[in-house]
Amino acid sequence: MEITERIKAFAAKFNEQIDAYFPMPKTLDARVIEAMKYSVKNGGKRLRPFMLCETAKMFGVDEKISLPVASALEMLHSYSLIHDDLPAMDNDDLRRGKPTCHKAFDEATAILAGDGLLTYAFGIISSDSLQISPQIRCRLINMLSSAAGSFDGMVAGQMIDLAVEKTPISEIENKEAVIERTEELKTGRLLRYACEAGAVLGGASDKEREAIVDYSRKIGRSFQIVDDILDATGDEKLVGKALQKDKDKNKLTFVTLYGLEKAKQISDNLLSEAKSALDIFGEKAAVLQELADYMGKRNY
Ligand code: GRG
Repeated sequence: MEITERIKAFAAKFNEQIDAYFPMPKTLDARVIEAMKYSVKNGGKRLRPFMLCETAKMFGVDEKISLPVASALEMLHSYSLIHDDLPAMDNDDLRRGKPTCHKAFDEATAILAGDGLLTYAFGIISSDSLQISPQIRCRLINMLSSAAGSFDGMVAGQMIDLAVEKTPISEIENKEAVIERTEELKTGRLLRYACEAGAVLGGASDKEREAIVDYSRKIGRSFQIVDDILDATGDEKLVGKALQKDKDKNKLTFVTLYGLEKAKQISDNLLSEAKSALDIFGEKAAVLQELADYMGKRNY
């Protein structure tokens, strides 16, 4: 199966099981659950869950086991998008072509929906109903806290991003290192978690896990560069949100620093290195390697 078809088939399966996570209360608190469900079901590509399940599959782990962890990761990803879209952050009205959570509901509900999804992610992974040992669950929870958090995690990346936005570019020293660090934390940490969690579920050896982390870090950096390229050249209808924001906001990215051609070259090199990092797995890594190609070509 072609990688795009494979991702679509996975997303369809993923979407079918997600409703079960949102039983709707009949009380006044239903609004926050509705907002959470609206945001998670709002048509994402499901790339992080796909990566998690595919990495686990390389080690023979059944999707029945990996899917709940993948669902938790997508909940956390959705929280980050809800909060990123808020007026105090990126102030976006559209996400995936539909009104952002605070537009469809209201700002206070969107903040709570984000909080609810972040908290729920940890609740799902720690649940006794998972067919995963308590030790592994605890490890997965700890890893997710690091990946999403403020000490070298996604929150730290978002903070750097906001701080950089407020600084005139000419005053930023070592621009390339700042961009790389932002990419790695803001975007890369959750993609890395997807792969690392799959490796932990599969009982990977240290060497295997290192290779997977190497792959995911390169994918993460390239993912952000492609996002920046899409911001400059993408089709708003396909991407589903307002574009050309980086230029207007004077954002520091490889696209604004070096131009489109060099940014694309950096991204392509990272993707090719990411693919090579998985060579130790032979044929078993074919899907993740194809995913790297897809990442470079995606138009939304
Ligand atoms: C608010 C703590 C906090 C963090 C926000 C997610 C994020 C960090 C910022 C969003 C800015 C952004 C667009 C980053 C680019 C990478 C990214 C996360 C893109 C969206 O991910 P996709 O393309 O989205 O996988 P879908 O809609 O397919 O789920």
